[in-house]
Amino acid sequence: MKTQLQNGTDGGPAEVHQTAATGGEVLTTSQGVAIADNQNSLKAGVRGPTLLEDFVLRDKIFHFDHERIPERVVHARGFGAHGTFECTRDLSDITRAAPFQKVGKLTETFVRFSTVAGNKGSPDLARDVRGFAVKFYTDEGNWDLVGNNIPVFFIQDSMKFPDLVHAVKDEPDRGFPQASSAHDNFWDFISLTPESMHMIMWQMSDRTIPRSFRTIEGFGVHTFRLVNTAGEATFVKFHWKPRQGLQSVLWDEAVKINGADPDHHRRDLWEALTTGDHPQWDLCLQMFDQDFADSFDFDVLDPTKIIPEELIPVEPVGTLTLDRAVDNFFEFTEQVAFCTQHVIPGIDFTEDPLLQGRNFSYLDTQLKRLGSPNFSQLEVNKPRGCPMNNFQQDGHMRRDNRKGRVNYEPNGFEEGPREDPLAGYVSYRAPVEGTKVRLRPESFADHYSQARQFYLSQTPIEQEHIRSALSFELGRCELARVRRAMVGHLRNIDEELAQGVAHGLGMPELPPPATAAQPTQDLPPSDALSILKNGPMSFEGRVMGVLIADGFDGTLLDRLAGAVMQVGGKIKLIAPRIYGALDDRGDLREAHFPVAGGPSVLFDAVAVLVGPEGEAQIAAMPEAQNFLRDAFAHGKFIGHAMAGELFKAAGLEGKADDGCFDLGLVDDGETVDAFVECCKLLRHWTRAGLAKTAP
Ligand code: HDD
Repeated sequence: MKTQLQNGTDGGPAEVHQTAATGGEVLTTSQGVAIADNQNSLKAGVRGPTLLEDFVLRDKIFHFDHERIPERVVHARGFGAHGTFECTRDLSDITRAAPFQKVGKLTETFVRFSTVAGNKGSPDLARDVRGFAVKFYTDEGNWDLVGNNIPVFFIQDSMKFPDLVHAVKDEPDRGFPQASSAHDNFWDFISLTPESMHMIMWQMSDRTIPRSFRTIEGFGVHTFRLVNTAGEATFVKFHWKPRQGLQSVLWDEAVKINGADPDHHRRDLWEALTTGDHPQWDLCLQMFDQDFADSFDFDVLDPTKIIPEELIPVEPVGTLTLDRAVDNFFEFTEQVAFCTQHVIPGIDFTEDPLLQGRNFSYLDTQLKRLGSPNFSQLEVNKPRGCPMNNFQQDGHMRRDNRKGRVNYEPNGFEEGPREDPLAGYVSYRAPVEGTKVRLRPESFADHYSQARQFYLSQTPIEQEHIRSALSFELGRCELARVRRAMVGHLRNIDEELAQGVAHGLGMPELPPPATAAQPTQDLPPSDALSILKNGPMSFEGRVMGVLIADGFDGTLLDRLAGAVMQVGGKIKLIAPRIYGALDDRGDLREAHFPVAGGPSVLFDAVAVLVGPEGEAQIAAMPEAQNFLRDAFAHGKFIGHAMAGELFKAAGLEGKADDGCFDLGLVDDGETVDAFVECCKLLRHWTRAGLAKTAP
């Protein structure tokens, strides 16, 4: 019997066999031969050796043996999603780039978030930079904006990239650490690389332990050029601002999340996409001309520097909405090939030496990973808004060679595509001259001033987190000379920072400051650099974990769930066992997690609703005690009802502060509303000892 249709060899539909036995689809070999037995290999006798002629087994195992492709040399662990970019500002006077020609113009996109250092199977909450790579399928070709969640980079010249990556990844003799910069080789390299100090401040901040991919910013990092139809250029820096607000976890949470749910970030995005909670980012541009570039304190070609938002405003020009999970991880997330040199008319490069090197590098990586120059024919990589039309042919796995006899240009047959000076990509006519040298410009020499500016722009809590992170990372560094060298660099950034870290490391005395090519300047702080000053002030898209125990007040739970939903949040139920717990009416409420598998670090706020029947049971469970103790220590807002025994067992008796709400006291719903309102602040930072929970 034959019914269903799939793609045939000619691209058209082919029929799929239906099995006479079950009426379902028939399993076939890769040659389309129906398989009669998918459980047993072909043997000489039931206990006999397997026969070489078993082409069904060979076909199956052969393909399985070749399932893996090389993982990315950096950014191996990632998660992708489909989305749409909507233009909100007509930029046609500044650039001819297709996505910006008309307000309301929609452009399909594919986005891949990633960590940098860890291998494919590493945990999501490693302290690490996050990649934020966006492919725009525009009407004039694919444009890849391959950025990070930090606006600067470790190095100024791509010549140093392989060394940086070797230093941060696992050490070659032992193959560890995985996904951690807290080791000798990384800090040895960094201590010898003063240009990395600005990035180090960002890397040691909470930016590298985000709450979710949904709560990170993205940056193009380099200065690019926008070019209009008249061939005039404007310098530009690209920023993605999350509508969800910035949010990070504490280090202690990151450590525990990695154990409890190493896939926390991908699960979070998957859930958001599949439940209609679509995250959004505004694309914002800093645009400036040559006069500003000439007057700026730093070189706009130096990728270790930002342009403070106070100097050049960050102007929104469009919104990215991620609205669809991939159908298949490998096909999209693994095979997507981003390249910085994938630009479209209207977007051009600058001479930033890091960008220039990147433009050379990414094609190599894609060829190595995907194994064929035809990777642009894969669904996720091929242009969607316009045809790919040229005389390229053949190569591994080529699918669509041009028909007919003509495969070159010019040709007298008047067949095939031709160049188009008007529609085609024209490079900005940047004047270039100079002698061939291997030199770094003087204008790239100040490595400390913006590092200091970043540190001083943080709130005291964030500054303490930076000091703690440095003490932790350098504390894992066994080489005393490296620890001393690093503190020497920190002295050029901020004396109090250096002292704090030296104290954290137990250094008897401060080492001398590192030699600096240029003295540190005092630059004005910038609020845009702090996470806490740019939080969401909303519980939208956040999750409250509600721990329930038998006999709890079911009406209260419903009221709480309603209030959380009202502000756009979600509730997850945690019970002593995954089965659930009985409310005061005897109704079973099924749990999303058993308490052993749903620690409070997975949630933005918590509530503990207990009833007389479950009181003793829950108070005796170490996991439940940890749930509450951690939530308290991590500054979470806590709603509770009849949870006195658990508070006592967790060592929190008498410690409830104004971040804890007794929801069982009054039955009017006001306390529930006040609790949920407070949760918008995400953390009760004034809770005693809170900042100490970081390393
Ligand atoms: Fe890179 C991947 C971002 C410097 C060479 N890079 C890669 C990805 C991101 C970035 C987000 C993952 C893309 C994806 O999800 O598939 N890289 C950056 C940023 C940099 C940077 C923001 C500095 C501003 N990278 C950089 C340099 C070089 C590379 C200087 C080499 C000269 N990057 C690569 C690569 C990767 C890559 C080896 C590995 C996997 C891939 O390209 O597709 O070619």
